[in-house]
Amino acid sequence: MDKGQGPLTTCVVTGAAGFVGSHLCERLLSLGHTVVGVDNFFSGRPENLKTFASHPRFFFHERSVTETGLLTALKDQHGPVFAVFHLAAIVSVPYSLERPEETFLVNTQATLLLLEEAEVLGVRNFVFAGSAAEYGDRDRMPLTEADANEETRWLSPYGEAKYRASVAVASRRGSLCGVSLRCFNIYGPRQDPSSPYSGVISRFVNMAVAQRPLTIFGDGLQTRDFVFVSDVVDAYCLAGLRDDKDDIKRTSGVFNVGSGRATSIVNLARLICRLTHRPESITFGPERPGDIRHSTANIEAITRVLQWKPRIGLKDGLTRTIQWMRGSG
Ligand code: UD2
Repeated sequence: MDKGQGPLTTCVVTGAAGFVGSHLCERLLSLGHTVVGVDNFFSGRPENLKTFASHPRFFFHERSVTETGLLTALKDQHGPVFAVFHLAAIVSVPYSLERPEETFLVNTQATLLLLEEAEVLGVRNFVFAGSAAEYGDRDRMPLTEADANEETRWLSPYGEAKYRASVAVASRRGSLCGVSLRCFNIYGPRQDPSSPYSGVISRFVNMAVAQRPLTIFGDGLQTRDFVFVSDVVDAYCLAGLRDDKDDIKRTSGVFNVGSGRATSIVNLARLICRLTHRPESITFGPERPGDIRHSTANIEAITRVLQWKPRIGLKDGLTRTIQWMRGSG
């Protein structure tokens, strides 16, 4: 798979100091592109920028995506922008339940404004961080892109706000190619394990490395679709770096990004214990309120249109995450 297609460009990455955003910046720099990173450190962390902060082709702006004229200001300073990778968002589901208005303002409204600005400025590709939360709670798996629609009952303002923005990005007509990547459960190095709402893999790996028991919420038979962060970065690059003008209509759209496989939480816990060479030390607590039961992506569309497929299997991805956690702990 060629992830460096097209010319060397200037790319804007919002949410550059986040878990996925920082990996994306690193990859774009390694491919030779110039990267203008934006983050207001609401949930992003300065240490995520550490490995590339002083790179000669990396420029950082501590700003919010809700600022009017943000892209225009960046273009004035850094020249024409080829692609905008818009990952900055309120990422916490519980926070979105407490502050729905702010969530719509940041996750939907700011996206619409950035999108309009990008189009006016002649940006070629706009890639948005969608979410599996856009599907609400569905019975039938795997989920195909059309399963999120106006009939969906979202479980949080986060899910609805992401859905509204995804639809706007994907239905853009004109010279701008808009792609929303509906990512399932992303995991890997740099994912913060510190809150009860952190991704289950970062929490389990953190606990296992610290030789503490892993706590499963509920019976552990709920399933998720785990996708390694470098595979997600592959998808961003395939969507954002293409330069085939005839391809805009074909490529614009919403695409699931997952492994296409269901893993139960109890099997995940056992695998992590095995990979960290410790006896199974697993406890069961009450089910987490609002949890969905199952979530698996159908990845046929992204495989067909963007020629993307996941390359890192769960065992390999977990091993890399464990190595990172050991090194940073
Ligand atoms: C993911 C997203 C969330 C939202 C949601 C929409 C992450 C980190 N979270 O939540 O932002 O988009 O999807 O559907 O990607 N669990 C345990 N023990 C723990 C932690 C979690 O058993 O210590 C369980 C948890 O109850 C759930 C499963 O593991 O059943 C996955 O939890 P999660 O928070 O990693 O992800 P999810 O899919 O609930």
